[in-house]
Amino acid sequence: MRTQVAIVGAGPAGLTLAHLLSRRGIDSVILEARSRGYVEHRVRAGVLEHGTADLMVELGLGRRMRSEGMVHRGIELRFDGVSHRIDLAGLTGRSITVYGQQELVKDLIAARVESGAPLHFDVGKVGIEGIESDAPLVHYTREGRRERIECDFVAGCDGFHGVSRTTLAPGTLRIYERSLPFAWLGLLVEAPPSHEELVYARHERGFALFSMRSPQVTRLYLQVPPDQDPAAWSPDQLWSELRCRFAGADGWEPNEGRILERGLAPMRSFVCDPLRHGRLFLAGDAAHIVPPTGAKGLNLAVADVRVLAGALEAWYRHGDPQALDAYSSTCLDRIWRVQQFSWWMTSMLHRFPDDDGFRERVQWAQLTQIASSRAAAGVLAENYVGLPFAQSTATASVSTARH
Ligand code: FAS
Ligand code: PHB
Repeated sequence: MRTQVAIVGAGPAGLTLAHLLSRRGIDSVILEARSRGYVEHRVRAGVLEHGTADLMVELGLGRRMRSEGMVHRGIELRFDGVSHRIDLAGLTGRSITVYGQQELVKDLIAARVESGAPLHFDVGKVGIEGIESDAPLVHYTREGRRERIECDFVAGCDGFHGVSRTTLAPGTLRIYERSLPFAWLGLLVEAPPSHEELVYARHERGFALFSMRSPQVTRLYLQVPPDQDPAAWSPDQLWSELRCRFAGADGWEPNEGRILERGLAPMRSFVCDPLRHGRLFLAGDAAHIVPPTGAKGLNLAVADVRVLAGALEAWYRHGDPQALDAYSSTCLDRIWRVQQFSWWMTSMLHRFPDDDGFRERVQWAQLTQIASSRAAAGVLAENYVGLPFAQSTATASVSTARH
């Protein structure tokens, strides 16, 4: 088979890239290792930045997001039993949309299938070769047959455990990583959300997050030790721990209900540099992981492929390789700013096992400053709703030299 861009992975990065490319008249083939059912039911992120939601609407993919998603104009930080609202819209004029990642993936897949453009699920043994040539090849197994795609470019959108990054010879990548001494136990609960906005709680027993998926479904997260077995907690233990961490003078607490799904999300930061190797371009979790405290994983994946689609258009339309050559440094600017924000939110809101009280008091001071200073709240809000896409003059002079 021949195509212009072979895309490995049908997550938010791969699917959004395919739509951005087809909008520009650029062909692609998407290869996905799992089944459609599995990909469409995998519970992950739930917060879309302002720019990500706008992009889905621009692509004509926002109908269900607009009707079923929930636009939030603020979030709350809760510490010492008191909630402090961060007025996202008042501070930035922008908002977030709470819409489950699997719902977004369903919409992206449905539109792709409807377009008739190739999207192959259940492929196996994906292999990538010739990325240093101008005609790379992607091999894979489908329905028991070995097949291959000849293409101009390969987009590695296959997540942290995918094959794309491992295609690269050791030493060609600079890896930056930090793992955190805790994880998140995520719960999907059949209960109407008891509050209209997300609540990030810092408590001496650990972090807790109140989020939602719909008027009937609440999403909750608890900070737990990194090697925790999610099944080890009885529902009673979970609810008493959640009530304890959210406890406050206002008596607010999440509604309880049947636990539909529970999972463990490891907490780490990871960046590989560069993101481009010949004709192979890494995007999304294949190139970087952020701790989910800033709700950035999905949004950063979409940000990468926005840059890549624009760069591929410049190449196909004008034969101009500049944006492709700058792909890595352009993305790494945003990646490091988002890493910093996600790390900051994480280190401000979680209990660190080795803390002798010093960090706890610094956390209190940071949270108190955000709760009492419009400027400090503004920094959080600006990052939370999503950094602007067009590279502003402010960053241009700072950035290019760095990566
Ligand atoms: P994805 O991992 O979503 O997609 C990659 C795709 O490639 C997958 O469908 C995979 O099956 C496929 N693939 C892998 N190897 C392949 C191969 N060899 N051949 C073909 N296909 C292959 N972010 C938040 O903001 N909030 C959260 O609560 C949150 N929870 C998360 C929980 C978990 C367990 C994980 C892993 C991530 C979570 N994230 C969360 C981050 C998440 O949203 C990611 O950032 C987002 O899925 C990244 O999208 P992609 O880069 O498209 O990668
Ligand atoms: C979610 O709703 O899944 C969610 C919300 C905010 C986060 C992380 C996850 O920071």
